[in-house]
Amino acid sequence: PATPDASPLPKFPPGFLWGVSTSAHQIEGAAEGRAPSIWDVFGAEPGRIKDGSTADTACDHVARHREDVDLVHGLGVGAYRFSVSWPRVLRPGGLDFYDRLVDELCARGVRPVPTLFHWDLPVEVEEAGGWLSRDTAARFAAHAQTVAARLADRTGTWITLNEPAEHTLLGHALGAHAPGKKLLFDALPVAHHQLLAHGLAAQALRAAGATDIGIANSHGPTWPASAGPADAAAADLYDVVLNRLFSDPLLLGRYPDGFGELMPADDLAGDLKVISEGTLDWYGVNYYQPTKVGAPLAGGTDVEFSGLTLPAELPFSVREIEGHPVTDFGWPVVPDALTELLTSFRDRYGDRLPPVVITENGCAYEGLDDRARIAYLDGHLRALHRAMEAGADVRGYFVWSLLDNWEWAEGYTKRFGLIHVDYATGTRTPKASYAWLRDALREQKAPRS
Ligand code: GBH
Repeated sequence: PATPDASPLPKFPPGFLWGVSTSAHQIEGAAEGRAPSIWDVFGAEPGRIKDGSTADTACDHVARHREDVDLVHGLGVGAYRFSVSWPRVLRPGGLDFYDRLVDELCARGVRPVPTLFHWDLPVEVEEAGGWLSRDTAARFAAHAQTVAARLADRTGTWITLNEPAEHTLLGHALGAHAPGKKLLFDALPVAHHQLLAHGLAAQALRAAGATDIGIANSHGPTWPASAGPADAAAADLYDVVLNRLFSDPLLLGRYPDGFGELMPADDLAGDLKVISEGTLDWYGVNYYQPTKVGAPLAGGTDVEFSGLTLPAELPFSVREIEGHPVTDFGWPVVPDALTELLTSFRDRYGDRLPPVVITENGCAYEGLDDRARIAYLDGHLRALHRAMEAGADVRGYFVWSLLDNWEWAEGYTKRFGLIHVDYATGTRTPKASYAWLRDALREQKAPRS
């Protein structure tokens, strides 16, 4: 729908955690210094970034973080999810910025929710093998320990990784994101090493006193293109690779059938224990859209889809979903698919599933009078509420994103913010959706009539 439902949003339970999300490389800029990351290298290669831009300035958030924290506070949310740039932490004094940020948040009563890795791997770690190397998991745990030693006195809630599935697929299988590797199924070690990194980092965080650990995984329902067996098998494989390859080891302590054998591990059972045992107090879901998948198309040509080149040799093909509005990214807007996702998660994982938090949900649209974003958020919050009424234990919801920002390979061409950013001047202007969410949250807190 182009306009939100006229009735007020249903009430979410008391204590439900409302938040907004960002990530370091997408907003911070290079002020105060950071070591080179794989995104600096990738972004400098001609043709990689749609508008040829870099994130050297982005939202200039390091310089402007007080103003941004005021905007978070003004929205009335209880939490702010940001990421800690590992390349920044490697510089002397690199944690000073996060120390100030956490103080600013705490001073305004906003819970800091740091993510320890949101795709910006330091070049020196990439050059030592990156996520193809098992050593990177241990290095990441050391990074977690360093950050926790500084922030854990004011930060109880932590997210280890953002979307290891997308970092594996886009960064290492298809080459559309940094580090630009096109390994197809040979990228599977990247998945295992990130999962192992999650487990080892959780141990380091617990040792530092963290009590509330999660991960932010991307998930969406996979819809087979037809009822035929070839399409069903292709959709199932896509669902395994994009969804269950990450949630099954974390929540069930095993890989989907046939995948454990493909992982680089001398002691797979031991690794799976590290990955799954006591590593999650809650499970973060980033949800954007469902995906329709069928068997590879005859003719054997690469397919351009939503900014990606999907090679013909993939054992599945992604199809257009028709009959729904689409965002500026071309992604279909299907709120019911969020209900479907959360319900199917509960069915699949049962008692093994800890409470869920929606750690990202949002959309790309131009303009300050962003009624389409309001309709998107309104529709998804209603869909979330329906899932909760049906028994899904969901404890929080974070909008992606606070600010318009550097959207990876799309550069500055996609605007996901509740707040518009003029990249020439740095000026922030709250959009209609910001006012809508602020008012909706006030309404949530008002006594029930
Ligand atoms: C998130 O990832 C990131 O965490 C965040 O940094 C980013 O800014 C934000 O979303 C917006 O992109 O195969 O074409 O059907 C993106 C999550 C999930 C989006 C899978 C694309 C499949 C697209 N992605 N989805 S397609």
